[in-house]
Amino acid sequence: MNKFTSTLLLMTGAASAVSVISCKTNTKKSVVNEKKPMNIVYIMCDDHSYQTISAYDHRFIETPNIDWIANNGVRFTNSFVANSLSGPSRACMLTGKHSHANGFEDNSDSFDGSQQTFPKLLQQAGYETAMIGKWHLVSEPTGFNYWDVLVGQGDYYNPTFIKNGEKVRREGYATNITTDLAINWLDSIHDKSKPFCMFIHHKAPHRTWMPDTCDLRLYDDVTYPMPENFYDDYKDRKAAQAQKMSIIKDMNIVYDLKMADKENEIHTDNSNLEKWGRELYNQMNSAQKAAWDAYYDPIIAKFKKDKLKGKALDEWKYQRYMHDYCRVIHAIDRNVGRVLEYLRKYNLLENTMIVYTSDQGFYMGEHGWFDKRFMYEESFRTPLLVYLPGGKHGDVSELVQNIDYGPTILDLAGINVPSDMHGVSFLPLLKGEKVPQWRHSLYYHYYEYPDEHAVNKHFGVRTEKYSLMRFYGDVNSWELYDLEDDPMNMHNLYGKPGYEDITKELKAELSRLQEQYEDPIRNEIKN
Ligand code: SGN
Ligand code: CA
Repeated sequence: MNKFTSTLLLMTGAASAVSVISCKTNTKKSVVNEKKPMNIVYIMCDDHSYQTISAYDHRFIETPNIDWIANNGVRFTNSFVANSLSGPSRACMLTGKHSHANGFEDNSDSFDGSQQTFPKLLQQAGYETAMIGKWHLVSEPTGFNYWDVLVGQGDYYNPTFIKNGEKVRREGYATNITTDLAINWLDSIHDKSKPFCMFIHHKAPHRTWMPDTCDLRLYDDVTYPMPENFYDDYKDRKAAQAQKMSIIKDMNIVYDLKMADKENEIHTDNSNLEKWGRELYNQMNSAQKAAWDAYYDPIIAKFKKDKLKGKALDEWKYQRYMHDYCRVIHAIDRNVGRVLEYLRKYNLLENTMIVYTSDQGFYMGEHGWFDKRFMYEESFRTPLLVYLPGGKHGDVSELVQNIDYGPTILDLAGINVPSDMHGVSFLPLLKGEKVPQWRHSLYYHYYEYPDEHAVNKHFGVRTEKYSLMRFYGDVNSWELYDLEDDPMNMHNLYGKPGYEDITKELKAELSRLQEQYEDPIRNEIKN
């Protein structure tokens, strides 16, 4: 394959042109081309920030293919997760339940695959179901006719998958391979009378943000704007003071920023990360290594010569991070274009709902951070774009959460939503209907501590205007934010004069939600 060409084609309009930018494409002829009940193509990336989708934000990158979904469907402007971490988020999505109820609270858990999930209910109702790409729930996937998932987090280059129980190492770049598998599966569906639900779960853009070789030089001339709170001092926010996800302090130059010099002279204070960084490189084949070296070696040489210090070094790290992250996003966008093109080509845009989302939001240097986990806006939020044939075009501002995806898709398929699911169907919002009784608050609970970035456990409630968070464990503290005045969560108002009434109201709402969802934490910590 030619991995060194990258041609940008523009896309516009609903059913006409869908862009394909090609390093390598593998689209074959289809057998899935008959009118059916509604199909679902659910595309979820790992750690894709809404800040790097141009349907949400133009500061960093243009993503025309992902934007197509927003331009021809709905852009959710208040979309959130229930627990901002991969495994937990996926378990919430599959079950429609908060973490304490589905049993997967942090990434060290193993998913109980015998429990009810919405793919199982779809399958029982006659859907062909497929799970392709990152799974990250440890136990084997259940409820899928076909599953072909990455081992653990998965690798960017030449990754190993587990295909219906068998390990297969595949040569190439994960985002392309995952898309190839998705397209091949669509081609392979023989029972044309059945609708399908396909989950395309990209590993990208998870750490360590390794671009495809054909994208290495992209955006070389771009200088990314640093967020205004990059040098946050975390005043009045004890949990933020304790975290270890700082670009300045915790991002590893060799591992994260690719400064693995051949002379082995660059060393940091984390030899494990350095070793892993070198292993990632060693997993590449010779053509991949050659392309990698041709790009990174001169950058490494300059980095060694420049001996940057202080703010110059901080800013260099930020730019390096953002360049790689955006290149990885570009490959996702190109591959979303391939899927859209396939659906258009075989007239599947007429009867396929397309969802684009991430397992959580991500920090693009806000508060000086990478990673996620906090109930602060950038990581509590997640992008959500949905194309529904015949549905609404435009923004939906109601508060939605990833526990709602299952109920929505079941509703679309005409299947009763089980009463034990915590989420609710937002299908009426997709159809442009008004829902007067829609929720006005969301519940959040994060558990993984102290691994890996030292973010203390916390739960909280968010309304349209406020968020109230309760950190517990090593850091025991409350935080309150007025999101209209302070959308970046810089000023903790908890305990400040004038906020007594709203604090009381929010605590009552928090208790109500904990009662409604039966979170056992309510018996241990009183609000
Ligand atoms: C890995 C990463 C962490 C990341 C977790 C969870 N370290 O452990 O930086 O927070 O995944 O991410 S790495 O050195 O292995 O890249 S999650 O999205 O999968 O939950
Ligand atoms: Ca993730």
